[in-house]
Amino acid sequence: MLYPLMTETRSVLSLNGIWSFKMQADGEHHDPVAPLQTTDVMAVPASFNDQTANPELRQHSGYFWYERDFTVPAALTDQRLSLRFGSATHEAWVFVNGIAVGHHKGGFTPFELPINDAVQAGANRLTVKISNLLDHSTLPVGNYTETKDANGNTVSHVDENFDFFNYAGLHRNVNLLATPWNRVEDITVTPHIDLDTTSADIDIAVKTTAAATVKVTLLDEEGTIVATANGADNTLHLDNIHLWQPLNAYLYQARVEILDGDTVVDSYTEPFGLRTIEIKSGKFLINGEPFYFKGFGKHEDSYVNGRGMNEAVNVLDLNLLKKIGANSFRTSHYPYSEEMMRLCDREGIVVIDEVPAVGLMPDFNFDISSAFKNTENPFWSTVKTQAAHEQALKEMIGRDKNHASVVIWSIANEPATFLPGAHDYFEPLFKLARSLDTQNRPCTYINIMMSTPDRDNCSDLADLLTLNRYYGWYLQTGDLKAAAAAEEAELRTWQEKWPDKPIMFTEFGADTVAGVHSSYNEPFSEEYQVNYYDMNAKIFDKIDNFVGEQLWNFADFQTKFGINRVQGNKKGIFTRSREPKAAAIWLSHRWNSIPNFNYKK
Ligand code: GCB
Repeated sequence: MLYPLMTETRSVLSLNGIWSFKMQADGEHHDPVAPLQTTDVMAVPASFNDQTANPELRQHSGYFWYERDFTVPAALTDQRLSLRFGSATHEAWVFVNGIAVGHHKGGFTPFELPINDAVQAGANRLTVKISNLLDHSTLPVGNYTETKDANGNTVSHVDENFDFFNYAGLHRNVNLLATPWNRVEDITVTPHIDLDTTSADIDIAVKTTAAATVKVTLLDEEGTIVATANGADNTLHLDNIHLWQPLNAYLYQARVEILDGDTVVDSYTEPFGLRTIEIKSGKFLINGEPFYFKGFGKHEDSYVNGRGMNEAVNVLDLNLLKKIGANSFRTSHYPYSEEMMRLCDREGIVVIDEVPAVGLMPDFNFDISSAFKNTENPFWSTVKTQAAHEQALKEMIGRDKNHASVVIWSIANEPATFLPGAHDYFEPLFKLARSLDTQNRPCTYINIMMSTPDRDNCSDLADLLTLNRYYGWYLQTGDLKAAAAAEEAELRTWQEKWPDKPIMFTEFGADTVAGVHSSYNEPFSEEYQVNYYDMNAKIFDKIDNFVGEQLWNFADFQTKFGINRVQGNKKGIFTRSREPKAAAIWLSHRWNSIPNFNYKK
C-alpha cells in the first residue's frame, strides 16, 4: 500500500488535531447519524488512554467514539476522495455524515476508504467507532471475558496475553486524500544486484486502477535521472550503483507517472535502496559481507502519547541508538508507523519487521519453569487466529515490501512452538510470507525460552534462529555463573543442530530500576544489569554462528498492572523518558568497538 504523498496530482490534507471523544459505557449505544453528544476531547494521533485523568476511561475495554468536522475544498471534489488511517487500534468503523464508509480490523496497519458518495464540498462530519477488544481470534491475542453489571449490562474484560499495555485509539496520521481516478495503486521494487560488477537490474511493477500509459524514471540522491522506461512492468538497468549500507544509507527514487499524451494524469515517487541479503554457512550477509546485529527490541511507547506516533521520540530513539553503537532493532511486537520505517530507510537502520502475532501461548505469565512442564496443552487446536494472522502478514508485507531497512520478516513473537500442532499452524504462514515478498527476505519466528533445541517444533521453517533468552533473570535469577553455563550449553546445541542457520538473540534482559544500586549484584540494580550483559557478551563471542544481539528493551515501557511490574517493564537501557542507565555506558563501549561487518571471522 502506498504511503500518502503530496505530488503534482495528489493532495494530502491532515485530519490530525483535536477530536471530540466519547467512551461508550456498558449498555450504551450511539447512532452516528446524530452528532456525538460529548464535551470530552482527544488529540490525534495518540492513544486515548494517557490523555485522560479518568482511571475508568483509561482501563475501559470496549468501544469508543471519535468525531470531528472537516472541510472538503470544492476544487477537489472531481477527484477520488478517500480517508486514510495510518492505524486504528484495534478495530474501526468509519462514518461520514452518518453514512458508513468502511471498517478495518487489525490495529497496526493502514487502511484507506473511498468517500465520494458520502461527502460534499464544504462542511462534513467524520465519526469513527473504535474497539480495543482482543480475544483468541485477534492479533495480538487477549483473554476476553464478560460479566454483568448491576443493571444487567454486559461488561467486557480483556486481559492482555502479552507484556505491554493495551493502548488504543487513532494511533497514527489520519488524512483526507484527493487522487486522480485513474491512478497508481501500488509499486513493487525488486532489485537484482550484481555485487561484482556493481550493477543492478531493478524490476519495477506498477499497478494502476485502469489500463494506462506508464512511465518510470529512476533518480539518484542528487535528483539526477539515471534510467527511464515505459510500461507497467519494467526492468531498469543501473551501472556504478550506490549500495544502501547499514548506517550509510543511499536512496534512489522511482518516479512513476501515468500519462495521457503529454499530460501527467498521476504521479507518485517511491524511495528504494539497493542492497542484498543472503544467509550462507551460518552467516547473515548484507551486501555480501557478514553482518553483526547490535540493537534492541523496542516498543512504540512514550509518555502521554502512549502507543501513538511520536515523531520526535522516533528521531531521538534513532539518535540514541546510533550513539550507543547499535545498528538495528526489531519492531516488537507489531508493525511500527510508516514514518518510522521511512526514517530507518533514510538513517540506514536495519529492521526486523514483526506482525502483531504476540500472545500465541496458552497462558501468559512469568513462571517460566512451570511452562517447561506443560507440554501437552491443546492450544494450537483451539486458537482461532489463523485468518487474522494471514491478513496481518499480507498487510505488513504489502506495506513494507520496498523498504531497504527491512531485512527479516518476523512471523510471530514467542509462539508456543514447544506444544504439539505448532508446525501445522506455522507452515502455511511461512509459505504465505515467502510468496508475498518479491525480495525473498529471510523469515523467522521469535523463539521462546521453553522452545529449547530438543522441544521446539518449528525451527526447520525459519531461515535463522532468533532466540529470546532470560538466563539470569527468569531462570537462575541472580546467579550469573549458573546462567552462563546453561546459556552456553543451549547455544552450542542449537549450533550443532543447525550448523548453517545463523543464531541471534532477539531478547535478553533484566528489569532494572534506574537509581537502584547494590554492592551485592542484586537483581533490579543498575550493577546487576551491567553484569548480566557482560555475562551474555562473553558467551556470544564464543559461538561462531552467533550473528547478533538485540537486547530487551531499548527503553522502559508501560504494561498492564501486575505484581511483576512497577509502572511497567523496567528492562530498558534507557528509562521511559530516555535517560541512560549504567548499562548504556557499558553497552556503548562494547558496541562502538564491534564493527557492523566481519566481527565473527
Ligand atoms: C518476553 C516478551 C516481551 C516481554 C519480555 C519480558 O519474552 O517477548 O514482550 O516484555 O519477555 O520482559 O518479560
